[in-house]
Amino acid sequence: MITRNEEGAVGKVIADIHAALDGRDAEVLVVDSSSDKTPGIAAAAGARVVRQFPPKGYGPAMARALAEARGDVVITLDCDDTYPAGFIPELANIVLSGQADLVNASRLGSRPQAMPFANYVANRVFALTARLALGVKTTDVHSGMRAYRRTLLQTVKFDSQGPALPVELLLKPALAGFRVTERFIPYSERVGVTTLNRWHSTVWTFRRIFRLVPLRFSHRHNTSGE
Ligand SMILES: Nc1nc2c(ncn2[C@@H]2O[C@H](COP(=O)(O)OP(=O)(O)OP(=O)(O)O)[C@@H](O)[C@H]2O)c(=O)[nH]1
Ligand SMILES: [Mg+2]
Repeated sequence: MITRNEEGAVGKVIADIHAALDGRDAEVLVVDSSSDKTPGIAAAAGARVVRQFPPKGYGPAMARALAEARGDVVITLDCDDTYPAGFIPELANIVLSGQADLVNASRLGSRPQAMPFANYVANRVFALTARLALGVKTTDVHSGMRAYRRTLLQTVKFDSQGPALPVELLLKPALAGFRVTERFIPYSERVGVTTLNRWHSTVWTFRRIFRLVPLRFSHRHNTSGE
């Protein structure tokens, strides 16, 4: 996870993760850029906390988290109590059992009550654009909850500067030939304050989708296998 001022949620989220892990061999990693009590709470709850301060934004924090992660499978989720930690074992097992290299936990099986209507419509449009422009079948390009095979993260190069990095983290591996699948998850009301800048995020979402169009036709497929 990456955190910026999530002191109201971080303790519960980490407790939920530990409950879901139920003793499995896993590390909870937090890349933190907070000026509140988040890092102390995270460390006390048993997470490995890596500080990135002053804050550099979502992209650089997520890039750091993906680079620091040490497991065979890397699960991301927001630390605002919107994503269901209970799904972690199921998502991890899909990767560990070799069924897929990336699992996207989609919030858009139906309209989530916790998602503002404008965001819901935008997310539908983004997913449709990705499908039409890139041929990638997805319902949610912005989900913060994913399971990645770590070798995939080591192979695919991502541009962590600028908003909407999750879009590229999903679509670029799919175009590179990695096996991407989706599972629907419930999505809950946020605890604490959002960092989302809607306008920037929208512009960057389209930019990140359309600049991948050449990859669609370049036939550079992943041959590294597992
Ligand atoms: N380390 C770090 N974490 C960040 C930064 N910006 C956002 N985050 C974290 O990234 C995650 C996603 O950010 P959110 O504010 O939830 O963004 P969002 O999910 O697009 O917006 P909401 O729909 O309002 O939840 C949260 O856990 C934030 O605390 C940053 O600059 N540094
Ligand atoms: Mg969030």
